Amino acid sequence: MLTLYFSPGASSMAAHIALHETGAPFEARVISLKNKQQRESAYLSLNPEGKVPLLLIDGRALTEVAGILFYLAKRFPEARLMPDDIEGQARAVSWMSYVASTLHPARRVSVDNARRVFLEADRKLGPGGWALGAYSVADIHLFRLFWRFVGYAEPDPKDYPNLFAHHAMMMGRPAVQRTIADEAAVGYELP
Ligand SMILES: N[C@@H](CCC(=O)N[C@@H](CS)C(=O)NCC(=O)O)C(=O)O
Repeated sequence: MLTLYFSPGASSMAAHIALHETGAPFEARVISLKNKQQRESAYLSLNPEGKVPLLLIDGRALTEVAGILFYLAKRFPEARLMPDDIEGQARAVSWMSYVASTLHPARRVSVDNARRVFLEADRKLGPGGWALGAYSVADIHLFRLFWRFVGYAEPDPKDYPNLFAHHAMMMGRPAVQRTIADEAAVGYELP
């Protein structure tokens, strides 16, 4: 049994997309960051860090977007969310580490810093589509951060051609459309 704790539009969106990609049944539980539900003792007993996402696997807690995406890709290989070869898998982990450690904290410095960091990400992605050549969990993680960046920084598409092309490809995926519909129905509380 899989249970996802999520907050609409937050980092948990990546795990939510990946779950829809797998087609596996799961229960979704909303955590309101605005109402500080992530700080309630019941939630802290599951995730002492007080953050989303959290995935319960038969009651066992798994945190961190990258760890959850890796788990889902390996548990549901038929979803084709991870390359088969060891170098490809290492590249997926490399991209997810970059997204978590460089893209995610960029806005904490300033929006201008985020603009600069996403320019680098645009160059790193390059033209032609998916981060690893074929669709993977790396694209899901990258998309969620760029989707959020588009929302708060309103960047000029001319400045980020590769990331906007990637965004358009992601928005065409049924799993992404379903996640956005599900999360929008709950309601965004994004800062
Ligand atoms: N490194 C974590 C970051 C997760 C994270 O920062 N989640 C934010 C929402 S985007 C959160 O839950 N914040 C609540 C809080 O800090 O109180 C991951 O990749 O999963």
